[in-house]
Amino acid sequence: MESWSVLVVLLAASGVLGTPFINKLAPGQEFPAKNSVRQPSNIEDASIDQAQPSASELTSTLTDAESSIVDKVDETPVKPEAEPAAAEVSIKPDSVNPIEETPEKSDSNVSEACIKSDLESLVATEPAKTEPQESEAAHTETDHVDPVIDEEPAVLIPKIGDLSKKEVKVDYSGAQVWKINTNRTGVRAVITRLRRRNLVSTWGGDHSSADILVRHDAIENVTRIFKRENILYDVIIEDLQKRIDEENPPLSPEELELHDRRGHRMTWKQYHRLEDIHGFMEYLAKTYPTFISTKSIGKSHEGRDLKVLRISDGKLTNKAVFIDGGIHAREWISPATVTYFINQFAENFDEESDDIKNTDWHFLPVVNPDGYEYTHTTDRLWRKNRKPSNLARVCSGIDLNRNFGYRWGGKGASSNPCSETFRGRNAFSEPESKALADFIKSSGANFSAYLTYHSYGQYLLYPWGYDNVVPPDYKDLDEVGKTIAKAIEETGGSKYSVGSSSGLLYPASGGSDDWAKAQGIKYSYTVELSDTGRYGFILPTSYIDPVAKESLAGLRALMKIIHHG
Ligand code: 0X9
Ligand code: ZN
Repeated sequence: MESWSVLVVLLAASGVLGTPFINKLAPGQEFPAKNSVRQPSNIEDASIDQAQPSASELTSTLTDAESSIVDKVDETPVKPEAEPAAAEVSIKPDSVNPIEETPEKSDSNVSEACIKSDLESLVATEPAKTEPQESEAAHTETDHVDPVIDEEPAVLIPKIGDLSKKEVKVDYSGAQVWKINTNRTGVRAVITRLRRRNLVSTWGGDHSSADILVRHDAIENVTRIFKRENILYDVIIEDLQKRIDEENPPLSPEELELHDRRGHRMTWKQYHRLEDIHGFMEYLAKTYPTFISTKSIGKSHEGRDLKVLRISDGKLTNKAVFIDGGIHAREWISPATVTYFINQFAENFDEESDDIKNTDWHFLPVVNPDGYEYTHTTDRLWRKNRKPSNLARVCSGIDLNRNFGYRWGGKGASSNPCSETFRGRNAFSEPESKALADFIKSSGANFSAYLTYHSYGQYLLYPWGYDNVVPPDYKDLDEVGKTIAKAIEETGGSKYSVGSSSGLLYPASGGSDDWAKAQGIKYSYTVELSDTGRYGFILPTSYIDPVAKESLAGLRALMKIIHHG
């Protein structure tokens, strides 16, 4: 063997080459060895997966690659108690994610021909209203082929939330949110088809239901299809735009002035613009310079600061915690909650418990500032960042929670720039995810916890998200998660479900929580805040205080464990 290749082999074997090699592994195959255990169907019965992937795991690569053009919805609900034996669970996409991954022909319980003709008639009666959609075939050539997308023509109607910069605010008048009962076979496949034709988009759901947004001009058709197929649903939101208009009423000029005089504008009675959030952080740093500082850890694609606030009295024995929010632009309750934590600790530091004072806190309340601003100015339901795709610029944005560099590009992360879960061209292709990761790696702090706040659903999720496996210490994560959930419920009454994100929701690779866990941060959780679907992303401002308050109780419970075991 040439000496350079010996070197490469040695480096690879010692893990020095890290991520690029990890990402070449078949999904389900773990690196470093013993980093995962299989997803238990009964958490008590889980057995540690001793390093070697099974033969079936090693042969799963092709299937996963083929099925990787998926949306968040696509990966929805794994019914934990219905899971087959562990080895099968981690390799059978069909059984894992019926919405996206079931082949078209398996929709045996629904009359596909009828659906198709209904949809076609709808499309035919709709004149093209925008520039043509980006060619879906174009991206599949550079990535990999998705047979379903290839055989389906692009629908020439504007995609919900996909407008070019010059266009006006997206109007959701008449659009509705429905909760669909997905227990019956074939229902998820119908939703997938409607979504691919851009008539509906997915908000959330669990193993037995899916929340979908139905375009106003598709309501009649989708109703007819659901009726014919006996698909049960409830209309949760009758007129989405009305809800959006009512969601965040402006403060009166008097109130505004009052807040200005105090030195910052944050109220937790409103969802605030980025300027107010950053102004608040700067105000705290100026007011409490002995223990609070801010730092821009980088810039977003559009040049906005990625601002971290640190609270620390500088003791060398302190624990370290990293908390972020706003990875997904439309989840407004997340930055509101994270800034609430900051406010509590900053304004009451001396009176705080030792668990809080003996911690070096790092808060990044808005990981995705461009997306966040875009939800205020243009499209309330935008999820991704705002980087334009390289192609026709019709579809923009990368899902930052599919762009982190641990197991990047696996299940539940799309290669389609038009998808809500577009993973980007490479791991850490986005300035926002890269800055966050670089900061954690280079800060020198030994983080005990990484908490990332999202919405909605009321879940406490621990790794792994990339596939149906859990880390070796998952029992600790589960137990601590349940303690946090208990504290939340005792404080505000909200019930949180605890579990691994792949097991409780759906496999989705490239998440920040997985990456943080892979860095060795023990307590890595994604917290999906309230509610469970009544308002979804459009949570009225009256919920900010109670949601943030009970979440703070959960955080305190975690800190107690971190400091005292
Ligand atoms: O899908 C996501 O990114 C998160 N849910 S959300 O509704 N806020 O979009 C869940 C992420 C869970 N973690 C991983 N899959 N790694
Ligand atoms: Zn989210």
